[in-house]
Amino acid sequence: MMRTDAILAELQMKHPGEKEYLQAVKEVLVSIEDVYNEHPEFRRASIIERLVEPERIFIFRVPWMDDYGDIQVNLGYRVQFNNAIGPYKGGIRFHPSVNLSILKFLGFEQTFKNALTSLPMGGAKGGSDFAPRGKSEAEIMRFCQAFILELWRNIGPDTDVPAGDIGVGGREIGYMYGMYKKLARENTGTFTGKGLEYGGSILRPEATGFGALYFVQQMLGAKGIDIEGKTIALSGFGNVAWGAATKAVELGAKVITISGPDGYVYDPDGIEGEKIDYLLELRNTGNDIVEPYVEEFPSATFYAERRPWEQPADIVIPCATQNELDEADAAGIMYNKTLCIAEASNMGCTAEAAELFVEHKALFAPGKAVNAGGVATSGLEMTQNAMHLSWSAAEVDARLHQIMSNIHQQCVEHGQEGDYINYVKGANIAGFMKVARAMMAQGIV
Ligand code: 2IT
Repeated sequence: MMRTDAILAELQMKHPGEKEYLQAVKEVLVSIEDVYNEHPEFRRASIIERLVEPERIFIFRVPWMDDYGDIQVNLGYRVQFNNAIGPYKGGIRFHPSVNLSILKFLGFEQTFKNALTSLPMGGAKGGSDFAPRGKSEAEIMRFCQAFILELWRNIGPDTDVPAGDIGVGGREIGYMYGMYKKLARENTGTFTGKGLEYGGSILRPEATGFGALYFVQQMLGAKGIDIEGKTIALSGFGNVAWGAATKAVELGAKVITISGPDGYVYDPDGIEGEKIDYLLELRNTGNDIVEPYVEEFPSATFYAERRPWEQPADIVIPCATQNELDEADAAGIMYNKTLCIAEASNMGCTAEAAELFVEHKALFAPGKAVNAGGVATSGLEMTQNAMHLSWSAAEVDARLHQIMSNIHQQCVEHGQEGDYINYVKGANIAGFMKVARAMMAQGIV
């Protein structure tokens, strides 16, 4: 039998205070308990005890000079979580909240997410407590270069392939890749999310949001519901929210909210067309606030320090960060008879919120399934780099669509409980079984 409680208690002792990591591990262990117990060979090989610990972690000092000539020091990390099914793969996050717990939770989630994509990628995550807000272009470049000056020896096209995450977009990838190339003296595409001119894949910036909407379409489709004409509450205003809004409008839905650390914007006329383009402008200011939206588009209202979940919507898609939707939000969402809740952020819902949704048999899916289109398209970028060619948008989009349908299918297969689809369980079991089988085949390593 799997000793879920004992394993969690041991982890808590070993890693006290790592609350996001422990939260992510608990969710997976509870989901997979039954299938694990059907495989005594997993127990004999201590699959769980091995799977919950990262294979290795690099932590390093990142010194850099700011525009005043002062020396700043940040912490850099790379958590190489699991490479049973392929080279380590996962994003880099630059945000003042970054710590080991957050990167371990993200690396753990990434391992199962990447398994779900059906592409050969292991799980990793990295980043720094560096705060991009208010930094100049030159400071961003110097920081990215300093970060890579230390990390470059530990990554490579067949060992570990980083990408973007919160605070890391095309600009930062460009600076990191530039420095990496100079040090490694090779040009084989060790990063994904690169610019189109130097090996990037078309549609990678849109992919997480597009994939999330394809997944939502599948969830609704399984219930015989059409997305056309539905209202959508999104959080965030970064890359994921932008891609999700773009695809939502294309599919005939109406996006009514976006949000930032300062509060949220409600636009009853719908966020579409030039308003979506404006999100990019808002991001480029580097101030990390959404309030200026209402000066630009007076049909909208700004609510300071509140969350978009209080606005009734047919579909709710958290696109910002972990634990951004809590139990009280979830209760309100259920009260509003929301049709579908899909996490596009990693672990966007607190454990209590997610449990409430599943308990009430709400149509709810976790980040590792919903947002897997981002890393899947990163996998397609790696493929194109290895083949030294680039595919058309139509080709990448068709593959992304296919991958998201396949993930939905895996969730249905492993998560069906009577007439309810438990997507949390389905995604966790499908991802786990693939990683566990790969680990079994490769012996005790
Ligand atoms: O959370 C994620 O899946 C990402 N930040 C993207 C990772 C990737 O390697 O494209």
